[in-house]
Amino acid sequence: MPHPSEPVRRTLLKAFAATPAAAALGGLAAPAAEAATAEGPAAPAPQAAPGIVKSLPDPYFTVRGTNAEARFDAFADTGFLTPADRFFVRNHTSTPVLDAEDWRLTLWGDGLHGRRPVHFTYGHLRDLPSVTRTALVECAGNGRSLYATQQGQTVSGTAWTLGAVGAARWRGVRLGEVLRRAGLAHDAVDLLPRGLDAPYVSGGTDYGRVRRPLSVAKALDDVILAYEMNGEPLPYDHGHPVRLIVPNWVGIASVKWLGDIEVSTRPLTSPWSTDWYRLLGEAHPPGGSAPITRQTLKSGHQLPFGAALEAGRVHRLTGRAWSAHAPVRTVEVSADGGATWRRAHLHDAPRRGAWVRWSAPWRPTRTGPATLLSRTTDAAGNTQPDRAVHNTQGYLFDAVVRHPVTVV
Ligand SMILES: Nc1nc2c(c(=O)[nH]1)N[C@H]1C(S)=C(S)[C@@H](COP(=O)(O)O)O[C@H]1N2
Ligand SMILES: [Mo]
Repeated sequence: MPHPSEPVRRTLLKAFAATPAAAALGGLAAPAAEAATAEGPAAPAPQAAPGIVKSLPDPYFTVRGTNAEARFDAFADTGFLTPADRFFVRNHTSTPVLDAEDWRLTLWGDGLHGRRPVHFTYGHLRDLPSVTRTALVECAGNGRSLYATQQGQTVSGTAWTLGAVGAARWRGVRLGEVLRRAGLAHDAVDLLPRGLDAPYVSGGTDYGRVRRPLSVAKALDDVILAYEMNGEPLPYDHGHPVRLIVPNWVGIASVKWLGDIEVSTRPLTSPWSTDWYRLLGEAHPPGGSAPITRQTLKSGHQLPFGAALEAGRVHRLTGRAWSAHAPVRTVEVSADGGATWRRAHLHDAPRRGAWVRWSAPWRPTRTGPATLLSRTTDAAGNTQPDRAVHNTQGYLFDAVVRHPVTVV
């Protein structure tokens, strides 16, 4: 991996020189503008997403438009943390390759005492007291395709299965620390962090740069301006040089490639809080719910859908479970469609904001199709339901996943 702070040109040349498959990949793995000019027309490569810099090996990723979903079943060979090169990428446009040395963060707005913009360089942030914490980043639409496949319902958006989630160790500065140094006014209520990636254009409408309101209360609670992921500088695709990490909230809150933050004494909005990231549909108020903030709870088997398992042998079923509300309390598994449940063994100490790995032995006897279920319950008493409440954009899927396998 090239070091993220190298200039664009050198980084690309190095990346191509270092990869034997460079010719086959063509320019597709590089930012789009470079691809067209420097490398000529590229041969179609199934595992390249336009605008994602890192390589997306087939065993680890499924490309969906400008995004790359991690294969949840392949998490079986990762530890508690998701390595950066295995972490899903959700890009509205494409990864900007930014140089930390040229970067600065601007805070501005009537929620600052001086009412004049305040700037922080990368070096300045790195000199402030740092914090390190483990947190999941999970897309609000993780599991979205299950509304269709499991519940027969139509939803719009990227058809993720379960792999739009990952856990990493983030190091950075508390957002509260930076806000205080910038002169946060006592009556400031809302922030609008904005990314430096290109404006998001969809269906002929330019929605501007990715930006999503964040309450001052949450900002002062546990939000960090992260510059390291698993002990390394943030990779380009995950927000280099600095991103927000907003623990337990939907992934959109964790704005990547952070450029500026408006600080306001009035509530703020953006299309990411008005048009998207609300629950819309029959079960919800007309005009939609309030903007969604907290993630939900989920669990899943680390096994490909349709996996073949031999009858008469003991298999070790493994998976992960997590909740944004409270630490995981139990995970149960069922191999008979939910008629009977058994407790799985938990391999990590449950903590809020993280996941636990689990396992359970299973000895199938009858050959043919079978459905494996897993169901988690958290310490606040939340349990995965049989059905998720439909919303038109397919957010916050929380139901028990029906995992088809074949016993052979
Ligand atoms: N600037 C910017 N920030 C962004 C996004 C984006 O497209 N641009 N995508 C958001 C969404 S929808 C998610 S789920 C997370 C994904 O983070 P990751 O790509 O590091 O996994 O980043 C969020 N932050
Ligand atoms: Mo997302």
